[in-house]
Amino acid sequence: MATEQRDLPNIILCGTPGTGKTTLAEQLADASELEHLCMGTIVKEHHLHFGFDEKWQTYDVDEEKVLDYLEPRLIKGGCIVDWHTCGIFPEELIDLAIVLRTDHSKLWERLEARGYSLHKIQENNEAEIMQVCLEEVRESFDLKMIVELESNSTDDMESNLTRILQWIDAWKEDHVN
Ligand code: DAT
Repeated sequence: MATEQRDLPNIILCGTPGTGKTTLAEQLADASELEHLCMGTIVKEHHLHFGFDEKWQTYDVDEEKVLDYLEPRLIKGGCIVDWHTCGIFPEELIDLAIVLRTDHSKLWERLEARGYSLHKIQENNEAEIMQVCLEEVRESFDLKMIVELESNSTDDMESNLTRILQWIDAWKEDHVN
């Protein structure tokens, strides 16, 4: 599973819900040859879960099924994996791990606009303040592969897009003959 076998890199786009993963992943997929894998949707559509957890208002993910789904795609390369968690991905299949960060007052507004319950807004806001996603990424990947990006404004969105596209071009130059 060496990196040389892939013509395109695999990117993990991680962050608390509402930080802008899906928006950025869609823009990246439009502007590159990489494919956006929106794990929230995929888990639902492909039944990669044990059922819906009413208390937490979220799917109880079956990690084994998620890995079975993802591994062949990651081996091929060219995936932008958009998910709020990253602990289950084999490090050798990932080339870059991005963590989006959003100021907690902005995040609160975005989650409120999404219609989340107060409980869910508070829980996610706390997770963002406590850097839960960032810590998980730091525990899962080599620090050299991790980039933390601010996602507070549309300016941030544009500069993040440009920066990641430049990184993809550089990766291709380094890895494809
Ligand atoms: P996520 O996929 O992390 O849950 P999203 O992409 O659905 O987040 O974005 C949540 C909302 O915030 C959506 O209305 C778009 C908006 N948004 C995303 N990134 C932003 C940014 N950098 N600046 C302002 N708004 C942003």
